[in-house]
Amino acid sequence: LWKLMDTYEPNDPESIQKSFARHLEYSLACTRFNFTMQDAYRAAGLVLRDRLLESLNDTNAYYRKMDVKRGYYLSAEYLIGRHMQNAIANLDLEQPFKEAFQGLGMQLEDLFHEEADPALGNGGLGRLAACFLDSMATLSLPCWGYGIRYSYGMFKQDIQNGRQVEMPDFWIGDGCPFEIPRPDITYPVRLYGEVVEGLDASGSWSMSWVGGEIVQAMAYDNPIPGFDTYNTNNLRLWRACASKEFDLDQYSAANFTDAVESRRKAEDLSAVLYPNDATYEGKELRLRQQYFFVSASLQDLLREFIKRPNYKWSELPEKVAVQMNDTHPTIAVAEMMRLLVDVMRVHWDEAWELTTKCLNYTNHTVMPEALEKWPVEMMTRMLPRHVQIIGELNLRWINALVAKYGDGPMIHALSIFEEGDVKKIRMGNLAIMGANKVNGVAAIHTEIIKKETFPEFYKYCCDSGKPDTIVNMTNGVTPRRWVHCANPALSAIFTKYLGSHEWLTDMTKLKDMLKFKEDPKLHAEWMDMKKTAKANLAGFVKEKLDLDIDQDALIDIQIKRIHEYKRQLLNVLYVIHRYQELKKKSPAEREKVQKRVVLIGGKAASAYVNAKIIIKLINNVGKVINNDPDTGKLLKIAFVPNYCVSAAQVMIPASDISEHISTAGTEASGTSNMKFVMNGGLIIGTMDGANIEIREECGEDTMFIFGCLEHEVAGISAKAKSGHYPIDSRLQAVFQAIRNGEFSKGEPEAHGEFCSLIDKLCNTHGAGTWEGDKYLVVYDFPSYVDAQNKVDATYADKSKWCKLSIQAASSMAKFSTDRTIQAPVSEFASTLLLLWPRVW
Ligand code: DL6
Repeated sequence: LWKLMDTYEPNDPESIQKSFARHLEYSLACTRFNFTMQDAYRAAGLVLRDRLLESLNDTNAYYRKMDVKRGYYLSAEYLIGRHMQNAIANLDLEQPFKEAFQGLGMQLEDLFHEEADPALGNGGLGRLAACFLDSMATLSLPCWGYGIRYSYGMFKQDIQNGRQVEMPDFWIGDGCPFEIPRPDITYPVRLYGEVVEGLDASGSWSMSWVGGEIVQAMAYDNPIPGFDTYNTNNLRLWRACASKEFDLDQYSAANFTDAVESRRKAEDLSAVLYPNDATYEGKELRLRQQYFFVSASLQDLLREFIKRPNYKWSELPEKVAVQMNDTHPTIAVAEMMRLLVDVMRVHWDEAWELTTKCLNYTNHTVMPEALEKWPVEMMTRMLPRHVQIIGELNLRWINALVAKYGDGPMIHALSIFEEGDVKKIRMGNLAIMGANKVNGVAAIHTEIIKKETFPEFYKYCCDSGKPDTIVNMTNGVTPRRWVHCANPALSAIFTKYLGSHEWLTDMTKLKDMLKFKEDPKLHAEWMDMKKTAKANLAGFVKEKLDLDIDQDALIDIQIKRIHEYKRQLLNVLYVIHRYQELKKKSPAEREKVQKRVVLIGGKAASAYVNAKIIIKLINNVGKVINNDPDTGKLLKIAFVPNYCVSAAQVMIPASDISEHISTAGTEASGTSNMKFVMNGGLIIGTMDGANIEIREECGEDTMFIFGCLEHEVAGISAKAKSGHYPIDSRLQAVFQAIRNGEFSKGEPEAHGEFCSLIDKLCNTHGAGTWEGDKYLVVYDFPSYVDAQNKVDATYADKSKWCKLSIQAASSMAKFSTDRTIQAPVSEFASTLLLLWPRVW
């Protein structure tokens, strides 16, 4: 067969064209004379997929041959973004693809635009998972991702009359040419049913989980190519399918439609992504989704382990490491035990040792409301055997703790079960008990985990001589997507000044750019690069909003999920203040003020009322300010709808300043802060999340810091509760304008909403409903205004700004996901495949 295979030069434009024509005609059933751009995109995708499949297959064969230790990332979310541009870049096919398609009268960029943006995640946590996949492949590490192939990804956000409207995102509607359906790889996943005790076939006493319903998990593979390596890893996503046969009893009872209906129900399991990030809802379908993908993934990776000749269970931790991305996949602790004890017949104690050596857990948020807890009643119905296992694990855990600390608060805090009207299972506690390592995602966040999220667990670790069970792994982003693909002009500058593109796999090389930071030639090229990015942004904003923006203005961007703790409200209140200041000035004085365009984008969870009101407020403020002839040219604010990965790739390179202004101690890390700085943007921000480390790396002068510090928050909040602090007079003027209805003319409903939002900040809601200035918007406002003034003053000196921009972008080595990934996996064999073309 090998001899019969077509041989072709993978990077020869003519073979790309031939392969394209073949796919158009034979895979897509189009004619070569009549096809749409969407057809062309899909055919081009299939050309790439051929190449990806070759390296994926070779890589897997090589991993097996080398019997490597494998890493598995279990994540309910992957915000992968478009594949095509990234795959072409990573496979080093930019030039030949460009030539091939130009030869056919097409621009590659037009093909890129045809791709749906796969949004199988909510925000930071899912995007981080996608960056990790890129780094793991680039570092040639044998690591796969496992997740869910949702048919409907993150909703599409439409803005109607200034309000968010959620629209379904059926991203696979036209088919995704990059995925490989694998009907040959399916696993049964049982739900509900009961546990029966008794002798099994071999005569041993055992627990059997029987009855209930079985859903089949079918694999869809998504090749993840590394950059500058032949290695291609895999993101295996599971789709829920009904069992292969119809229920014959139902069929013979002429109950055909019921049989069809129950099949459809099974398939619904992987239909939609829950669009919540910092909160969770105890919905049964969500637990079903979590168990479904965890069970299929663990079955799959254990099958791979036992395929090895003469495998021994004791070798499992040498061959398998599993990372649980937040609490979403932490049912893995109980499922691993079930598979080992009930299915593989491993003794309980050994199974527990193996489980706790293989599993690791990452925490992504300090918001306690995001730590999932499931009602025991619900879990007992759905996963009866797991509740038994968790009960047994908890009993042993509590006994050990009581022996150490006596019965008391330590036990209550660390038990997996939470007592109360509704007894619950705490997935966070299950995770820390079952994990080898627990990590936070930025230095400050890891300290908060130790002090506030899991203080009793940290005490237990310290008392047991293992304080380093909780470790810090500061997040990162991949420079391949976030610089090279998003900002080709900047990538070209780095490569030109550094003499090679090595910086793309070793960001420490960027430090060498620092010696050019005063070089006028570089300044000119750098400013040109920003100009190009701003022109792209202007085109994008015109297309999405029909708004013209001044490309000479300072571009100020805040893009992230809309949340009160992220404080988009503080941003818009400041914009109102800026507007009021402009209005006070004479036309001549106004001309001296720095022009600004403020862009805000992000989705609000559909049930998050205040976040949705903030979106409405931003839009209404924009309507007034942008249309005011006195100020329209000097200040603009717009809400960019449907923020997603592909929008970020256009917006980030264009920013001069970006806003990372969460209340200190609330943002675990943030990763868009890293993307902006890598692209030469400066930050206005608080001492929170990764801002702190970015400032350490880039220099204090590159960041405009304001606001209270994390250790001050508790004291300030207490002060707010017992009265309040004085409200800055400038902010009072802003509140007054809102109360006067300046931004809600003819919209009584919106007026009421805006007033209630600010009344709350002023603590005028009355006793018993205190929420008050929970995120310290009022408290931090004056220092925010000061920091914004500093931004304007610094920007006035273009050469100084440019120098700071170069300095910051060149100091970002620490924030490549390559560094995050490399640290904990030094024990993994790097399995670099250097040969090209195919080696097998
Ligand atoms: O760790 C990735 C990312 C952090 O950078 C953000 O600071 C954090 O908000 C985010 N968390 C989530 C949702 N968390 N939960 N659960 O996306 O993680």
